[in-house]
Amino acid sequence: MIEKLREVLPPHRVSTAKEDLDNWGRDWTRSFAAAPSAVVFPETVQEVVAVTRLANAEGLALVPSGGRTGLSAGAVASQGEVVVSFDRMNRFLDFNETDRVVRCQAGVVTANVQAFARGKGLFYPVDFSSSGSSQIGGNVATNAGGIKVLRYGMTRDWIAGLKVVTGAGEVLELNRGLVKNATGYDLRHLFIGSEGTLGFVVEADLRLTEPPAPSRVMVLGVDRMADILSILTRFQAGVALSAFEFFSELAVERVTRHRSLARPLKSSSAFYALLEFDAHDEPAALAAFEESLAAGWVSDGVMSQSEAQARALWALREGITESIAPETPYKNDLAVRISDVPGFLDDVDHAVGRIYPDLEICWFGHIGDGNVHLNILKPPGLAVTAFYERCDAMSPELFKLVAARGGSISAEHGVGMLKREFLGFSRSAAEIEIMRAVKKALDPNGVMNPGKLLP
Ligand code: 2HG
Ligand code: ZN
Repeated sequence: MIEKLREVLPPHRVSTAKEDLDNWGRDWTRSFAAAPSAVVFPETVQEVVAVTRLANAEGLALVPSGGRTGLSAGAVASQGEVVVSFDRMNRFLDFNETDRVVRCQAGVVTANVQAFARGKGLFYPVDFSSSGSSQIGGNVATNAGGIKVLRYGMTRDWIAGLKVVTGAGEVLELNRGLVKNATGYDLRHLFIGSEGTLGFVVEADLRLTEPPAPSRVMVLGVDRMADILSILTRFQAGVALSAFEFFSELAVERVTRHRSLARPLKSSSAFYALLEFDAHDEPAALAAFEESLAAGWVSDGVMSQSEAQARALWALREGITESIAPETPYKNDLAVRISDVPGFLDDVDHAVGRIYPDLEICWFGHIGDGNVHLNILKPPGLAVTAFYERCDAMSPELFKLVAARGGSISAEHGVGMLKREFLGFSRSAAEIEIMRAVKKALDPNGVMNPGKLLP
């Protein structure tokens, strides 16, 4: 099989070196061991087609691989698969100033798209902690969200077109950058969020927009979780927010220690809300703050006075994932409708006390768009496998609460292998059958990322 791969790609771009298999065989999840049989590095669409056709002919399983920052094991190769890395397909191909669309290959790093947009006096608004290493192809495959969804939406909202190679090895140009295109099923949107199960995203047309106005960042101390949504509603009445995030005291404790950061406020609170808004809304934001203080929703607050201070406040939120990584957390990425957040948080707060009475929980997330990250931290003495097994066994208790509110068990991290067996809490049996039929149509021999997404 390796010989055959070396016939369709130059031999030096097919690796079986142990360190390469370990490196490209996994993402940020730690629950599955990396065990690919090879890693290949195509440089052109035709090479991706050739690898896919070979996989169909020889019955190989392929795992598309971007920046490997995923948190649901969507890019983990643990069954002898061939990893197809996009690291060498990292070029910008075209930019059209009138359309405000940039076409790039799938392996372009998110932060490089942001920098490219800045260089053109424009803005690519999808942003998250892993922007420095995640790649556009992976962002498309998971419909990545992040910290600006409140104002700008998800990756889906910025995709003007895609070039894909289906699981059958066919090249499709989907939507070609059009704004309006009412010609039937929009296959572009099937690939967005497909987690590499239908084919490879090889190129993307990304929309860019005007840069935002200068902004301010505010961090507020909040004692009761339920008040966070009252604060959101009050601020949204007069302030155009670009972010509304939250994190718990435990998260602040971990992140300030890990990154040697200053605490945001003199006093500590059970929770903190982080708001970002346009600087010209500062008077309205201060009025909303005073009212929140008077209502007893907020105990204290700070507002950035400089770019450096704004960055330092953001670091408190963006550094959380890496600061708790040594505690190999069991991750939940839950969403409900925004108006359901207070009731849902209340349900979950009661439930975790019952489900995980002895475990530490690190809460944070993008509460302004209805998405909370619930990380259960592994106690020091417990083996990782035993810990994950215990959490997996308890997940249905939590997911029933999500399902009762019509929520999602994976808001923005994807399903991958980690949440696959729980998909039925967010998707009906009929929906899952249709998803299988779609996969069959685009990947008839099941070569694309087997074992991911579909139970
Ligand atoms: C974030 O919001 C990421 O920082 C990671 O989605 C969340 O680590 C997590 O659970
Ligand atoms: Zn997130």
